[in-house]
Amino acid sequence: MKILILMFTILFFVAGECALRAEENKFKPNYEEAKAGNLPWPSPLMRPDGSRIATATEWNNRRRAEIRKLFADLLYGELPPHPETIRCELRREISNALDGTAIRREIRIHLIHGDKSHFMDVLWYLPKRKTEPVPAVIGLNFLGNHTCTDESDVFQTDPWWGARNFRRGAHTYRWQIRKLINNGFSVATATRGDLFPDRADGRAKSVFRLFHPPEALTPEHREYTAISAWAYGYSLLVDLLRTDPRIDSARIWAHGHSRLGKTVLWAMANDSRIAGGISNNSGCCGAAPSRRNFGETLGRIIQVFPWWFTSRADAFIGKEANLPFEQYWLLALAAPRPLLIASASEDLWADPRGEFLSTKQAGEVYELFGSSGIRDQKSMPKINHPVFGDSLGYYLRAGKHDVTEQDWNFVLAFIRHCTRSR
Ligand code: GTR
Repeated sequence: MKILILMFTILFFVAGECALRAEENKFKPNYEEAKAGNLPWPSPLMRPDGSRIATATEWNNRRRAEIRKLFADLLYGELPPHPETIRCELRREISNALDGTAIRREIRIHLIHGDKSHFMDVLWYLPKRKTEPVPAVIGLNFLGNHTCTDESDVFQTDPWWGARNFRRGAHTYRWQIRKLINNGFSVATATRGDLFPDRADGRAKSVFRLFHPPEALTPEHREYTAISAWAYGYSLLVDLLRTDPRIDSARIWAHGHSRLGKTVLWAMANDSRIAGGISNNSGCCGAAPSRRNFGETLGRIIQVFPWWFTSRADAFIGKEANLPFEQYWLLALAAPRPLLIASASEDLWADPRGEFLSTKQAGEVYELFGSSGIRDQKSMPKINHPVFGDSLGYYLRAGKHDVTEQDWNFVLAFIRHCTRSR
């Protein structure tokens, strides 16, 4: 009897181990180019009925909306609607911020719908020297507004609703606000957690709670996603900046890193007022093609971050070839607006080569608008050698998954380049 129990225990253990290994292998990242797969590159210009979009007008009138809807249905969900009332509360204005070079505003945007309200806190800098309307960079941040600046008296915002408070100024290097101000840009940021705390149970505290009862906001209700809530945050920033005549509303650039790099692409697809975008190290479900098996995969990202995506995406795990789109179709939804895709050489998880290939492929749609992409760039660009077409750009920065001062140098060069080529 004892032997039988022992045998069963061993068998049980071995079976458990095998299942675990199989599970691990399923999500084990591939980093060998030879095993990345030989992709088909479906064209966003081909419609399901076999007809081909041939002009920018056809793209704008028919194809663009079809593709946006596919991404909404199968991957990111829809953005929340606008609430009945939006009210801006100026909590503080400092007229000599950043050593007298900028005006600093801290604004709480109240969203009111029925008897519910929600808010997003904005940290907003405007350069002081300029008399003519200025361009702006907007972006959500990861760790709180107070982490984006070296000014120590900025209101603290909490990215996860009470979970953790991050060190003041910790991400100053990622934002380079002084550099942007000195280059004549206004900068506005808010924290992702104000729209959707980045956790499985974050939905209940997200902006979606304005429109749905708590029982429709459990982790299972994946139609309301974090990426769509964050994308809506970008639109709120645009709304706010457009209220000030000192901002050139035709030059509002959206920036986002990593999960927010994915978000920027989705925000641009939904909000045509965003004049240009920078998607930094966006990787899987951002700029990297899903059909390529390199670094992070659809299966792994959905398993770890299910609240970012609709449950309809699950059907494509391991069956990426069945997706009725590729990620460069999302890039193409930004056309003809300038778009810069940024990779980092050590960020293999995000698949830099895939991000480059996507940027190239998106050029097919930009060309409809008479704007050159980077399709004649045959090989992977060298590290720290940006490649800019008229309105599409790509670069591979040396180093890790991050946003650095060097990134901003490339971003500013791209913006100057696009401004000149218009
Ligand atoms: C990772 C995730 C990436 C990227 C990153 C980030 O864990 O796998 O897709 O979004 O987080 O946002 O920092």
